[in-house]
Amino acid sequence: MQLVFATHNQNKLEEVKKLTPSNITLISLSEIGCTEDIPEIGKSLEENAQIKANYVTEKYNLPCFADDTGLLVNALKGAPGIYSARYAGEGKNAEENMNKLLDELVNITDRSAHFKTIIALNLQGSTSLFDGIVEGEIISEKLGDDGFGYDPIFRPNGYQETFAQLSLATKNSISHRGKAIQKLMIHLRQLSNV
Ligand code: ITT
Repeated sequence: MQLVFATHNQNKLEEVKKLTPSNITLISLSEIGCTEDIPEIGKSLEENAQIKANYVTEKYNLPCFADDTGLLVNALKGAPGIYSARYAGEGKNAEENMNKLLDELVNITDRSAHFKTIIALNLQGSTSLFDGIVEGEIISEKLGDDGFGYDPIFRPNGYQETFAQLSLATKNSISHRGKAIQKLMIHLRQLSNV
């Protein structure tokens, strides 16, 4: 089965490739010639994931899925949330986003936060949603060189390391995206058994 993964984020693509069984071929947006930014104008992760998936299905008439992810910090009432990519501005700059978040949390003791991913799948004329959450905390400095986005300042519960210090295999086994992708793959397996 061929499925387009509607993301311009190469890090997401690499993570998801590692979780995709060999009978599913992931096609990137660049492979179908989609280079434009897909406007994320929804008011929730669910809406934005569907907007991205629908854009590809409607314009290219291809089965596809999209991921929308947010980092929700409890002391900030769920911010940056759906604005995680552009928290510090339109540049989508990870360093600036982390700096802004660390500034917002100076002197705040409740550092608890979670990543949440929603995946929207458009296949055979219907849409299905899958979710994944990982709980953790925002530490007060950046640690680690791997991963992307907010990984250097997010330490998942039960670990001493940030996501940027853990291997991709370990991150994928516990992460928001890893959990959502697992649910997606179970769904696809069930469909192919029908
Ligand atoms: P696409 O919309 O093209 O998929 P994007 O980077 O804009 O790419 P999102 O809209 O889902 O993706 O934005 C979520 C932002 O949250 C993303 O830019 C990162 O800054 C951050 N993020 C998402 N997943 C993450 C992860 O696994 N680890 C760290 N930060 C993450």
